[in-house]
Amino acid sequence: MRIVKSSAMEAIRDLIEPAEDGAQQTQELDRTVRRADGVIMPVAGGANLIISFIASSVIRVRFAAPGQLERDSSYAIHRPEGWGCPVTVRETIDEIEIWASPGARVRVQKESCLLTVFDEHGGVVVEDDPSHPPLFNSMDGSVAAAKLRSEHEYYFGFGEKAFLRARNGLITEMWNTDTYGYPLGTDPIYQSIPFYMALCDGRAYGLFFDNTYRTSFDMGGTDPKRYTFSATGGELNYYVFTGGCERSPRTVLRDYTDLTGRTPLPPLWSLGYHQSRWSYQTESRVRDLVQRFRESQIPVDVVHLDIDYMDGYRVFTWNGERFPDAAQLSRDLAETGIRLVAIVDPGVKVDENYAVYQEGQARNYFCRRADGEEFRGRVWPGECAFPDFLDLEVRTWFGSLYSRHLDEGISGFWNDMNEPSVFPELELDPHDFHHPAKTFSPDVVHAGDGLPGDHARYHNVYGMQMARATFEGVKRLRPEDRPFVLTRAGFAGVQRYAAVWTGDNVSSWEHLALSIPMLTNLGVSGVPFVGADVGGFSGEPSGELYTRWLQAAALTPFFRSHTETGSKDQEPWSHGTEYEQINRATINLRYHLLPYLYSLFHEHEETGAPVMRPLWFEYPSDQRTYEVNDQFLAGRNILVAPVVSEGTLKRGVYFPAGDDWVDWWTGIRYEGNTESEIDAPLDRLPLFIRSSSSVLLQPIVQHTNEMNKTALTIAAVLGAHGESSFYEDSGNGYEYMQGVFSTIRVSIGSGSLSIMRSGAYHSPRPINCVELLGLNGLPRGIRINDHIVDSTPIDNESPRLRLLLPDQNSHEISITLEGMLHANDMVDELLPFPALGSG
Ligand code: MIG
Repeated sequence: MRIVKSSAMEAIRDLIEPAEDGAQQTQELDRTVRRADGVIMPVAGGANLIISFIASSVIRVRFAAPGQLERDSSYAIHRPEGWGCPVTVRETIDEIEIWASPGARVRVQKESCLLTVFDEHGGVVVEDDPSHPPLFNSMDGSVAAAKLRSEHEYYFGFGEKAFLRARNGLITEMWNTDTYGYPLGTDPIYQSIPFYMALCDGRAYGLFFDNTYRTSFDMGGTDPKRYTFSATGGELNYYVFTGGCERSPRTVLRDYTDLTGRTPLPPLWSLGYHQSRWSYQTESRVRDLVQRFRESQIPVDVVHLDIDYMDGYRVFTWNGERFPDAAQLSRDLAETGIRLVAIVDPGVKVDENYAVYQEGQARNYFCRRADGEEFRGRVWPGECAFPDFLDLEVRTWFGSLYSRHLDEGISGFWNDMNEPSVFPELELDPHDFHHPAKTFSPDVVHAGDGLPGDHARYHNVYGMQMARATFEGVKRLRPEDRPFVLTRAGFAGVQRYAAVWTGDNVSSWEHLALSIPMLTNLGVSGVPFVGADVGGFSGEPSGELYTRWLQAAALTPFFRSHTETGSKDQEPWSHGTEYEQINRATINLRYHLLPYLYSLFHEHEETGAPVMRPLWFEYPSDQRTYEVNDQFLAGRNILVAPVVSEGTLKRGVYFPAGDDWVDWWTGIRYEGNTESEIDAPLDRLPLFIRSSSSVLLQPIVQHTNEMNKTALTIAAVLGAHGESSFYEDSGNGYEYMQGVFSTIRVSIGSGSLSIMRSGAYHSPRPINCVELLGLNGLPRGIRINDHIVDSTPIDNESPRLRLLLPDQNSHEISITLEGMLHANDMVDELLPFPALGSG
């Protein structure tokens, strides 16, 4: 998003000033009023329409019924500095046109208030449906808008949704719901992100409906010629992201995340493997678990403590019998490179002898009903009160409670049940997911940080504000560290505070398959740090299912095994030694590629691009990618095609048009725009590297603390021409924001590769090796900087040419391959790359 600061902008004050009660006073308008960034128009019946340009490619439409215009505030939006973009306005008797130059354009028909948005080339992006003008229902307060659609238009995003395919033709709702064991198609589930991205003939745009009430989207489900979005209350307040000059998904997501924020670089350790279950019941169980990992040389960084560590489920306490000395435990674990993440739920046990309850009650921090009574609901601790996270003072208080756990050495926090979820007081069919008795009573009132409102208004942001309390509290208490917070519920913007997991999934092949589109769609909804419980939460996976799931998840951003209470063990060794070996290799693969994955998180913070991407994100003009739901891209350079069905040893892989791809294991090259059958024996995750690109690797380590003791490797596929760049820093803290990071740039040509390392971070890690994949012959000669490599160091074990670099600390390395010999036969004879970690 381009944000233009102009003094003219500052000179023209908003006509709308907040009044004391939070409502806004609008001057009676009898004509259109210009602002530097848009217009305010009076509309029949006293309503107001405000159109403003947030940036040259981002248009905000704000429609408020008479008297309904409120103080302009949003939990989703993270206001960038210098918000706004100057525009030109032209008004005739019938129409108003507003545009940025260069930039998007809006046309409003004055009489009907119908709106059309154009991109900077004059192409229509969105257009109101004249047969369904914007609606304010004064009887029930609901609002709705309808847009015309092309029947070829695809939609993606909408945050966390249990749908396999694109969202066109779907009707979906936003109402955060605890949906244990949700069957495919259950809607809504835990998170509400009323944002989608559209793709039509390779051109993208996005739309974000910034309304926290229960919202609904009908994306051509009722009538393929139209889509509608509506809410049970609030304003018709939405943003159109026109996708800039290129109309690309990348630009749309950059603009959306400029508006709603990005995930700050997480601590490196949180990208390692996490092991969890409900629950590792005792300290000795945790110690044994960790010992087992270390003895069997399966890497792991994090163990999660589920609810049973607490004293009667009272948050911020310990069960002294099960965990007699948490501080000692975490110290001991730290020695072996393990960190603990503890779950913290919103419900605070009603107990007069419990300090957290006493304090919350004394300070009036718990949610109340309209009649002023403290709201109570039953969850794990029994009867509970619930902090009103929609209030800065309450968030600050709750955030400060983490000091105890931090002092004890707990490294990260996991916020669950924050939809909010309460146990219904009546017997419900377990599949009656959306019964109102499963959450707060509708007469609960929230502070709304100065805009008080009922639960219907704030339900969808409650969980996100809890994650915010956690993130901000932990960050305040440990300003030198990057917090790690995991949340189940969220709203647009949740990515600023937490990683997200997809809740209580099921140990089934169907759920494994579902996890891929769920995570990629979260990614294109601005939430990059996402994962599904490996092996499934509800039920028990077979050895095969667990092994395939671990593979499918190995390159997903958040990588954690987790299962429900009472289920069999769900650890990498739980299904016998044959599976254990494969599972070890899978987790090894994760650690092998960790330097590359870490760079992707940095790329997200810079650009908004997700870590785990649907194919269309990089290949929007290849329409075949729109229907691919069982493959994904890890960044731009790795294509992952996991096996997601039982008994499958081969699978079809689609290679997107425009690039060639090289099989990580066999070195075989595949052309773009083709589909091939690929071998996928049980011990192999099909993985492909984009031609002319590279990835950054390291040897296997048992946890991230060991990384600095090892050297880096670049694995590359030579091709016509391409650049890749990788990011390195200390792995924690905020010095990187002051420029203490470094970059490794790899440029590739058909017979050459050069590496440039630069930046203020002095990495202790040399680059000691370059691996070339997918060569179709052996070079006659190899030159590395000024050295001539005389013996051809081909690795017979794998289809890679491994070049050890002579001067490992050099900041510039250039490699030239001279005259390729034709040695195709030789390449064919090479064995597949063996399971990683074996040598
Ligand atoms: O009512 O803390 O989704 O991951 O293990 C169940 C116990 C509460 C639901 C979470 C799950 C967690 C479980 N929690």
